[in-house]
Amino acid sequence: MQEKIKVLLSEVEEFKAESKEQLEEFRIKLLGSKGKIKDLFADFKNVPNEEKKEVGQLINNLKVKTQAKFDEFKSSLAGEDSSLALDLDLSRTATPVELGSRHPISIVRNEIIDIFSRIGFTVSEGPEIEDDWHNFSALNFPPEHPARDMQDTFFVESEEGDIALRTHTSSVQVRIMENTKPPIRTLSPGRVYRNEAISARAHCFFHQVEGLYIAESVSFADLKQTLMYFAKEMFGEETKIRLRPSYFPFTEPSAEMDVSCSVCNSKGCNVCKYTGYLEIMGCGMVDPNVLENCGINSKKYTGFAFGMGVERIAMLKYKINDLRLFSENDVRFLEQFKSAF
Ligand code: 2U9
Repeated sequence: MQEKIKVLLSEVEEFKAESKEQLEEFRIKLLGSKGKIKDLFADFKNVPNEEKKEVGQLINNLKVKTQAKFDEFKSSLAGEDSSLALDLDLSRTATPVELGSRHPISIVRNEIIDIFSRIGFTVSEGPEIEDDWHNFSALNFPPEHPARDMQDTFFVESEEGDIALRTHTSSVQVRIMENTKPPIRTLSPGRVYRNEAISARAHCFFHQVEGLYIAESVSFADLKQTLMYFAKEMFGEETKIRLRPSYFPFTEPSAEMDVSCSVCNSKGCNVCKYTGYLEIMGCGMVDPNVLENCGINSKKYTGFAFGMGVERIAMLKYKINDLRLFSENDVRFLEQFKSAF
């Protein structure tokens, strides 16, 4: 029996609990109602009288040490428990996940697409790296047009001739016209690139939405009505539009469209530079040369086209005065659009 007690004692002395479960196992095995120490007390009656004193002391010593060991680990594990318990208040409201926000360019682009899709425009996309034909020649840019100049366009080194980053999304619409029989009614939103020094008013890339409608007997009146619908949807029912003659290689006649300044109600302010109007896009009737370049019979079909810079619309809508804010990804700027869409 003395031997058995010694073995148990060294087991107790060496014991280390790494978890509450291990400690509970230890307690049941030694201190439990059917545990080893209870067994020893039960066997104690069989110990010869002359050994009873010594064996009694050994069992008591074992019991005290076992209880002390149990108490030691109970408090250290409970200590862990209580700090855990602090972090694990299951009744607490969950920490809200911070939702991101759409970029203002995406918000405005989606709004433009939404407005035109309500009158039947689809969305077309195409490559940002373009050949000379789709970006310039098909669009009636003469070979010596200044827009082709290195100073205006980013050319890509290539063995396949003149390859460049597209300077407008009209190139997408050339591709559509080459592959689709009219009627065509489509928008081409996307990023475009121009070789400009970066400042508050210019950037080497920006975003456009261009529109194209080609069918039989499309007129300038259709263009005007479509753009008036857009202006009122985008800037409010009371918005007025103004078309001024302009020139683009790909449209004839061409115009620039202004909308009445909503900041001053056309009375004149520093936003509209005291003109009462804000320029928002260019437009015109598609030049017959462009139609023919893309395999469309210009005797049978006519069409209108328009193009706008998304940054420009976003700057007017949100009163932003520096183009660079759109591409710097400053969270203090971006998080202001949380409730926008
Ligand atoms: C095809 C034929 C004609 C698209 C057009 C404009 C006028 C225009 C500018 C507005 C501000 C570009 O972003 S901006 O710098 N765009 O003024 N764009 S007409 O004309 C087309 C398009 C496709 C096949």
